[in-house]
Amino acid sequence: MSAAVVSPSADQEFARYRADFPILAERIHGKPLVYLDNGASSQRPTAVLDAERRYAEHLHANVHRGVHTLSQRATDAYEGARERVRVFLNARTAREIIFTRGTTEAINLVAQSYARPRLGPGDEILITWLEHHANIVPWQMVAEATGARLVVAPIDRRGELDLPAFTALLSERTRIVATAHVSNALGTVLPVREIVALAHARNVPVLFDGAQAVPHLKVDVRALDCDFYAFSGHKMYGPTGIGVLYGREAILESMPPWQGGGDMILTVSFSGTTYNALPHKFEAGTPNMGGAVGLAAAIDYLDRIGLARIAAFEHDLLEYATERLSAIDGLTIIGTARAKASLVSFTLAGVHPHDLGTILDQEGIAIRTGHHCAMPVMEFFGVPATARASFAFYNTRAEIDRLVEAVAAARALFG
Ligand code: 7TS
Repeated sequence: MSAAVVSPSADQEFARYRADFPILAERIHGKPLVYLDNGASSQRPTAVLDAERRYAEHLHANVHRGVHTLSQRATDAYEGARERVRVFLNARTAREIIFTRGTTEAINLVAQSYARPRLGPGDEILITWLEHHANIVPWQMVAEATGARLVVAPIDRRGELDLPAFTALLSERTRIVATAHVSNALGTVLPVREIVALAHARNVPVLFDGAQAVPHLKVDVRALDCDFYAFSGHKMYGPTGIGVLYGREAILESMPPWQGGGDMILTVSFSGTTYNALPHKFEAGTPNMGGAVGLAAAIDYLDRIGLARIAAFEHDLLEYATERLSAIDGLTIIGTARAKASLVSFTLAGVHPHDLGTILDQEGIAIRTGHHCAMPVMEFFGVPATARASFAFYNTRAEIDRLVEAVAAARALFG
């Protein structure tokens, strides 16, 4: 990793944002909370909570239906949130922004609506070894239904994608490439531009699972030139139950709806139904309007701080945590890619990750332990589970010191 570029005052400056997150003042087992499970779900600032509440108190009714004022307000708020997401991702048009429940639903939408009708025996879906289950299982289901084959590009001991092997696995049989932008189990930032260039050279569309990328890196879907991009609100300081699928308009146009119901139709009769235009074609039923409004508020909040500054600050935190944790006897960091974002996975000799998680919880420190819904990654590194500390810009060096002290104490007691 390169040297940190953040000045010492950045720590103080970023610590100021902690006051925006009421939950960070909680005490757990009598100790101040140290929240290091942001990769699973980050916390929400007052700006997001207020936006959700304001929506509920002043704007809420069902969308796209009523002529009454509240319904129009709700529709404006919901469609305004879509436009906000469009700007955030630099998509060409809001027709390319589909609201979903989250990353999982977004990937399933592409698997069922893009891949399933197109694929057959002999066709291949190319993913990588470091995917979250949300970017494995939907493709396995499509493979099972169509006779297509799931092909998995290998990673190396650092947790980096083996790009030559990936290149060799791309073939005239490949119908879609789907990879993480940032790995949730290892923190690896994947070479997304190279992946797109390689896939597009063979006319293969690319989906990125951006669940772990959007809170930490500036994502521009036009610059990336990807065909699909999926992410969740709750990992980027927004609400749960809301996420986004970005899709290139021409491809989305060519895809059939994947769920039927209200809002996704223009006319329905028993002799036939005509479908609504993008993006509504993919949003059957009443959507999560309050969630979309909250997500838009989270984007506003992130933009006010600036993702470039957040990335630099978190990089500094990551280097600090890596350095301090590495110095603990018996601690092994799993995932040492040269390009990493905002998390450290590790094992501790003699202490099972679950026990470590419980011990740290007693100290008020929240980390995630387990397989992180990435069982193949655990299998690759020959570990049943890891402990994972995942950072947000509201974390501090002092919190990392508390983590390090607690891990070292656990090692001394049980290791
Ligand atoms: N993809 C990645 C890379 C993820 O990290 C996650 C969730 C998902 C997809 C699924 O997102 P969802 O919002 O649809 O559930 N990752 C984690 C995690 O690392 N710990 O808990 C959830």
